[in-house]
Amino acid sequence: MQHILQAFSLESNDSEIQKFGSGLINDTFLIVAANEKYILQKINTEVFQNPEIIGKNLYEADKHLKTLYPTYLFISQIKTSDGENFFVENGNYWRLTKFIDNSYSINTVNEPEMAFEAARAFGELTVKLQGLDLTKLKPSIPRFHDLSLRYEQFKLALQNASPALKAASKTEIDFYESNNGYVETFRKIQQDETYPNRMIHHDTKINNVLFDKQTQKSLCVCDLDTLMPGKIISDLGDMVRTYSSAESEESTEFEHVKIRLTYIEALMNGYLGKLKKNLTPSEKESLIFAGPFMIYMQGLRFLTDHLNGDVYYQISYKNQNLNRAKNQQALLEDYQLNQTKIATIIAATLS
Ligand code: ADP
Ligand code: GN1
Ligand code: MG
Repeated sequence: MQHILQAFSLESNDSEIQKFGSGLINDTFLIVAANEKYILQKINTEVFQNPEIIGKNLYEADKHLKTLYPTYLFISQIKTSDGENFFVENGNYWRLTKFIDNSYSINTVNEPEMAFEAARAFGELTVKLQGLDLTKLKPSIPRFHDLSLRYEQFKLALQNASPALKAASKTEIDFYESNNGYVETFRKIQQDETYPNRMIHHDTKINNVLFDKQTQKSLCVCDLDTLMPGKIISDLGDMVRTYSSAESEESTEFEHVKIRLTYIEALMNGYLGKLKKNLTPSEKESLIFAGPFMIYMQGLRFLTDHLNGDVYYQISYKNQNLNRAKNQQALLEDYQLNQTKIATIIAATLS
């Protein structure tokens, strides 16, 4: 990898390189150089088929933020010595950013305060990016959070999967098919002209927030590859999905996968505390749908990948994607049981 570091003008001889983090898509490395730490990533080009779009979107966001909020911490891409956003070699795209000092990330939320902090950070990002001309941006993954597309992909995977694979996941297939009313609710939001697009992170799970080692406050958000126009139900929903669950999405202790209302309250306070003044009536009405929208879509995506033979998400054991789909099913079932209480929490947060 020495020549990759050199392409970014880093002294490569005395740099240590370690695999880092627990993301499911890109390959991430920590580079410890003489005076500074960096994060080097190989972009997954199966998922991001045009990485230059990521570079352009981040450039526009960075420019907007630096002009209006010069002290706001936003992770910029470091250019190569040729002035490019990526070092490209054999079709591989490498990207370098500074490692944010004094930071750490977590995979499960064990204190409501952390849920508040993370949600506040994502709300702040969307608020600060208001005013950015969205027509300058393109989707880094087209139709990324389009539930209609995700449902079509699930149906296609069902058609192509072997009878044995389908038989072994019948309970989950039945669950995701019988809950497809969420697809219709999503379509209505998609067609609602009063429902705005905003700059949304699109991957607000907890390990995409960097916390301060000393204060435990959120320092900034990372994993900005899907920062692009979208609907707030994406970001709020993924927070409900990953901060309110008592177990991570990897857990197979399905009976412990439960919604924790105190965490829902904390994340709603964090996110809506930043955004509620800006929300349209249609957005406010959709807040209760955010959690089930994202839990359902994520479960569907895991199940689809299982049926497709694990081609998208990194796995470390057989049936991991099926287990992830089961985990999301358990969470969605518990959300459904708690829906009335959650609606009360949302109403109180908005008031
Ligand atoms: P993936 O797309 O594979 O999830 P991420 O961009 O989220 O990759 O990076 C993986 C992990 O690396 C993050 O969860 C975070 O812990 C850490 N990380 C990423 N960027 C930085 C950074 N600039 N400074 C410190 N830690 C970082
Ligand atoms: C992926 O890159 P990572 O691990 O933060 C995925 C998200 C899913 C998440 C589930 C580009 O995120 O959409 O919510 O896994 N990212 C992409 O853990 O598909
Ligand atoms: Mg990540």
